[in-house]
Amino acid sequence: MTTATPSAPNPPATPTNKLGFTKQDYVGSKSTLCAGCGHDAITAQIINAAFESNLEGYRVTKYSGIGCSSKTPAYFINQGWGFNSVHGRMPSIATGASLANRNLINIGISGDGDSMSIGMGQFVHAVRRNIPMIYIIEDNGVYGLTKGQFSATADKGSHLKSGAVNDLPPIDPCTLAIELGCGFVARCFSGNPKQLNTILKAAFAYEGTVVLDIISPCVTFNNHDASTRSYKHVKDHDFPLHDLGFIQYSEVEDVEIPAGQTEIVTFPDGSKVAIKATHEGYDPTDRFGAMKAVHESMAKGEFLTGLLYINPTQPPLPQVLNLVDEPLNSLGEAQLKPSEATLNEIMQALM
Ligand SMILES: Cc1ncc(C[n+]2csc(CCOP(=O)(O)OP(=O)(O)O)c2C)c(N)n1
Ligand code: SF4
Repeated sequence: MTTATPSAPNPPATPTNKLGFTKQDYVGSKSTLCAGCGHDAITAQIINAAFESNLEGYRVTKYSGIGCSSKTPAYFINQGWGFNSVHGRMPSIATGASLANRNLINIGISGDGDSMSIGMGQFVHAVRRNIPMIYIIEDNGVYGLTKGQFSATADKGSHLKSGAVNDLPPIDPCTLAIELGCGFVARCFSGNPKQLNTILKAAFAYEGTVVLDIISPCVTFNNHDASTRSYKHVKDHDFPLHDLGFIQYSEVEDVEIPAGQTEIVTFPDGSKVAIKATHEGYDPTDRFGAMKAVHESMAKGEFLTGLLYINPTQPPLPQVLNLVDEPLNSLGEAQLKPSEATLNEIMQALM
């Protein structure tokens, strides 16, 4: 007599997004950063947000400079393209590539050292030009890769592990970006994954430069009691500005936005950011008000986090330059070569 063996239940199917990709499809190589580094928490949210936003990985281009932070593009979206540039020069590479091909989804990853010291000139011009890119600064207040010297975002009076005190005032990437005309400026904390995830999803839908300053503690060199960038200090001084929701253009019909004190900002593609203010009187569409509030909170030693400023009407550089939609390297002779009549017209104008 044979006994029937009960068949094992089917394992639950791995969730896929609208494109049929699993989250694993958005992962990259294994991280070589120190265990607990804030930068790895940011990578994890980039993977989650890209999966949830149904990004086509082969359209993603990842740019970086030099630093622990600049190593991280290797750890997400293996299907994407990558360019690990010279220290501080990532924006030039991103500017060229984003103009040559308007179909790319551009993600730049930099450090506070990479952007606010050696790369400052590059940073300000990329922002001023409004190139289509999410510009992430993984901000730990030190040069992690070169063993923890103060960076230009370190707070005045902050201590190194060795006891050295920072005598210089910090440069704030967010108020600087607002001053330069950036239309999407946010600050997050790597220890607040929910807020970071929502802001990243909104950033993927934005057309111009997004400046995202993410406080990302360096556990090896800047996580001690006298640091203003330690996990504990940032957690104790983090003031989230609002409850945020993001609704992608493809889901707008299906999602009901609760009425009440929720401000809605609509992007040109129809996607919506729902902002429910928790910090009294803060309006992220008021440029000067935002700068004032951020300056005031910094003076008190607080970190205001969330969407600091939003203006989705700013035209990105390819639009300002009236560039064709087609990638420039695929334009044929017929589109590139002026006709005889046009050349004659030019010659006549010069006579
Ligand atoms: C032209 C040049 N100058 C200096 C260096 C040395 N260097 C490498 S990374 C780095 C700073 C990294 O700090 P940050 O951008 O804040 O990144 P983190 O390592 O903290 O993530 C410096 C000064 C270099 N690689 N190239
Ligand atoms: S040195 Fe600091 S920034 Fe670099 S990987 Fe380690 S914890 Fe991260």
